[in-house]
Amino acid sequence: WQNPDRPVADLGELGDRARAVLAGNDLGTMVTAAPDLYPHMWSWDAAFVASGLSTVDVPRALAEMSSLLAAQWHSGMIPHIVFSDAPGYFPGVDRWRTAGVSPEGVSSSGICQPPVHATLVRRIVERAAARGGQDAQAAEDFARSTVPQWIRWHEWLRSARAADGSGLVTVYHGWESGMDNSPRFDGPYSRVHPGELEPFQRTDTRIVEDASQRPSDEEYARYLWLVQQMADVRFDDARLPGAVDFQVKDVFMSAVLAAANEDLAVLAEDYGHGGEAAQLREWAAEFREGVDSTVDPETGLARDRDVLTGEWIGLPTIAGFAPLVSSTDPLLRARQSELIDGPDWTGDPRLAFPLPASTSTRYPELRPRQYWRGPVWPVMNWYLASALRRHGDEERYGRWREASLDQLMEGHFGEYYEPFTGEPLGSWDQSWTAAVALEWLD
Ligand code: 9YW
Repeated sequence: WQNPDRPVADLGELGDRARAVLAGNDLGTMVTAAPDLYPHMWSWDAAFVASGLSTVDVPRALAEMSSLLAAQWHSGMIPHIVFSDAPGYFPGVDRWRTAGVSPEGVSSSGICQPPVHATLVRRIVERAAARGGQDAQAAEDFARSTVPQWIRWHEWLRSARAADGSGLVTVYHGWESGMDNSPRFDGPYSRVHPGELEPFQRTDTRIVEDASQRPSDEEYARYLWLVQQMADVRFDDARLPGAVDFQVKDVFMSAVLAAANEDLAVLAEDYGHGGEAAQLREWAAEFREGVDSTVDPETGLARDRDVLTGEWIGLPTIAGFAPLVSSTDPLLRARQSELIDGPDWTGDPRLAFPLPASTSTRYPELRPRQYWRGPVWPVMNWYLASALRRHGDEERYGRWREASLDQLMEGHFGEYYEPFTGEPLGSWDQSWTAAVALEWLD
């Protein structure tokens, strides 16, 4: 990778190349998450992609969000994958067995992903409003007509995944967290014992030839076992708690939801649904408090909780910084900001770029090349930095921006990066990496 065809000359060229990546992955009304590895639409990817696209083409960005919304289930759930017709990804729609459960004509998985959408819709709408003219009008029309659908999505998260009022969202699969094989899920997954599993053949390890960058076969068997358990109860929200061997209160997803509730409240007020704003703000407070309540006083990091054993999961992963997304407690924010600058995170002098990795680089079981067990994910860093900025931290935003742009200048738009060498890993030309490049440049 260091001898490429591709190092980028300057920021102007980086922007041109990022736009070309998105155009190259665009099927028309769906930008696939990656050209070969992920030839479909992923829920949270689509929101980042739309936000990046809105720096170039607002109507196209809105069309991306509309495609995703068109797959919303009657329950309100927005599925984590909307399948294109492309072959070659496993598990495909047949393995999910969602036909007859998902709405007529929708080809999707049966689980969800972190609800970053309302936050990014607000961003797109504000960007378009600042531009004025037809872009502003199109974004306003979009917001007016879709706010009710986003509210249904948040209502579903609250009622199907957090009805206990804990302010913490339950996930039934690591895939729902978006951080599939993070060490945070090792404990819960160690208690998942696949029974009789339909035979399967992975496709991801054919595309990412270095299998050590992807989850192991053992991990995959557990992933598929959970899919089978959910499909067996037809993804019925009421039956999942009695049927699924993996149930975790996901602190990062809860923080994302807290922030998104705030953003949706603003959109609701601005675009004709003000009556719902108070409810959304109540939920924002509930999830904000839920996240704050998980912080380990010793480490200063937020924790997940295994619902089935009641155990806290306090590993040093990026999810531990969930309060930086949602908290309004100044002491907590200060402590977390100091931590993230420290030697376990961006202050580790061995880093190629001073950016947080998915798992602390001092974690004894760090796997610096393996997916969510160590690599640096550009999309996460942009999301976290924009949350810092929104809470007034321009300084850290500026530092991370510079480091992130330096990281991306190698030109492959990697899915994730080796923390110490800066090598791009996983898929190249990953859409959300290109999208956040455009956001950093905007
Ligand atoms: C998979 C598309 C998705 C992301 C997830 C990431 C990965 C899919 O890719 O999961 O098959 O492993 O973990 O967050 O949405 O980019």
